[in-house]
Amino acid sequence: MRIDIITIFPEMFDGPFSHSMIKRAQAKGLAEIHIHNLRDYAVNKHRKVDDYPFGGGAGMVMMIQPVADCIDKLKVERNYDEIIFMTPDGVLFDQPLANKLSMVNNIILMCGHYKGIDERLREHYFTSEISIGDYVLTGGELAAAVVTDAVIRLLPGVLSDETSALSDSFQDNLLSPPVYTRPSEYNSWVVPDVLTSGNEKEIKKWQNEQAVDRTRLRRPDMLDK
Ligand code: 6GU
Repeated sequence: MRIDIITIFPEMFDGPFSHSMIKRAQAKGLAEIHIHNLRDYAVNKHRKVDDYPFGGGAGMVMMIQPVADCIDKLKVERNYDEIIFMTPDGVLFDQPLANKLSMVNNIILMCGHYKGIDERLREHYFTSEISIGDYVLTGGELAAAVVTDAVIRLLPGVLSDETSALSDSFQDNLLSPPVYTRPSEYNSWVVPDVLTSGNEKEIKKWQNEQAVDRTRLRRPDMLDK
């Protein structure tokens, strides 16, 4: 799978993809992440990519041309399954959406900024729009990094069998049960007996009960789904 990210802050992506699973996914050739500096497609030598809004109002608006030129260039090179605008008024990102995106070949993530982006891009260029939650970030970059991480870790071969995404919280609409490791006693805090009993069947049953209890307590909304 290939993910192309368009941004005015390419340096913001130096960190998130250079470690752990996402680094390994790229090293193994399972995922390619390409960062594009929108200013390379700017309209003038001042590298301008935004302008004042028609009709007035606070804040700048991202212009059509740099974004269109960048996307057009990428589209000549390959077909894109999704061209996504990252914006707080997009569709809420969740596990089912991550699953869906992990099954396609090529995705563009465009990071929004300023007051917004020329509406004509939203009408004619993007196939969908994604928000990662009901709060406002300074730009779409961190959101694009979140989406990229959530999608790439689902690709076959990225996670090992033990850490398989199938047992994730949310994958079956349940939160994960609590986990413990050695020592079995610390400061008189003991690990639940069942986990050290060796009884596989009882352990599975306990874990499922814990997952249901935890979900009912913390995220009752998930049980309605
Ligand atoms: Cl995608 N962008 C911004 N700027 N803020 C957000 C967001 C995206 N998702 C949640 N908040």
